[in-house]
Amino acid sequence: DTQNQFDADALTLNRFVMANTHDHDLVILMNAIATSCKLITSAVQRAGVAKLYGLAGEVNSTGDDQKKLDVLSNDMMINALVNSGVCAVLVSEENEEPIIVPPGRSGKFCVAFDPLDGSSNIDCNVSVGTIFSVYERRPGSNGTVEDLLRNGGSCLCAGYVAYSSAVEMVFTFKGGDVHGFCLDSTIGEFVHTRNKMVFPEDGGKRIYSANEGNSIHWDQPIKDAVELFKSGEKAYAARYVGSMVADIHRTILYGGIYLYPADNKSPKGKLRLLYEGIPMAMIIEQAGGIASTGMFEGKIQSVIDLVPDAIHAKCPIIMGGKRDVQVVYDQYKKAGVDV
Ligand code: P6P
Repeated sequence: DTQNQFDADALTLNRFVMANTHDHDLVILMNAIATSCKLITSAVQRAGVAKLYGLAGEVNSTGDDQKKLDVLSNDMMINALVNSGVCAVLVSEENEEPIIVPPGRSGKFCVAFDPLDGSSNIDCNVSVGTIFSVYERRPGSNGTVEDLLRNGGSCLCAGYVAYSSAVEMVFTFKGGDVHGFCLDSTIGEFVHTRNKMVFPEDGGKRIYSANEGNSIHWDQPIKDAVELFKSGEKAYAARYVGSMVADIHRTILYGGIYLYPADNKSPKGKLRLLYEGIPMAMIIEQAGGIASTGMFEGKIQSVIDLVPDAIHAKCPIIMGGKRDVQVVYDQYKKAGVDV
């Protein structure tokens, strides 16, 4: 038959990481992350049957009501990473404090993650995701939270998993290309399916993605940019899932811009730097896009350059292709802001 159902030489995640890094510990780490994401896939897809919808009765570091799936996904991620033997420090959106791995099982990596990002959508079966960033212990460090309180320039690897009609993992190594892997449930492996993801050359589809419910709180240049998206000779489409992984994945593949700006209600924005801002910024920029904060603490900054002052530090996010981020920059320039 024309469609080759079986690839005798499937490029699995492990093979890809080994071939591109020759770092056995990184192979073990990515395998541990992949294993926990397979477990999360199973939990998310069986949530209705296994009665996993609803609240767990706790509140997390963001003040969100924790869902049963938040707690389960977090436990699976922590157990996989602690027992991988290659991690020293873990930071999770679901844990107020960092997790220091006991010396007997400690290793060189420090991982920050949101195990189930967008989980407020889970009970109505809208896509959710896992987001992670990987740092290495600083020379001489046995693994402390300071190893993670560094800007995105020190981030070794960043990735996300989209739990949707398909389960896709996207990640990039520092300075490398962005690659996509689909979970082939018949063999339980993430298999390489997207080689070198890049923004469409011409900026791609005209799509803007923001929670306009906040728009009265935005600063004027952001309001002006979004109005321009709406009123240009080719009006943009509005697409907002409310799950960052879904919105960012679509933005890279189709084009457009995702905005969660600072505003007078939330001067540091809403999204978290270590496990949303930095990993997504690294992926977006290495796919040829721009990851800006917009106006943040008095100037326009690059998300990658921000140094987290705490593990749950927040940052504003304006991420997308050059064509559309430039529209935002132009509004700041008109307002006399150095860009
Ligand atoms: P809002 C989910 O809670 C999240 O962290 C991102 O996944 C998502 O893009 C954003 O917050 C949604 O926030 O305020 O629009 O509900």
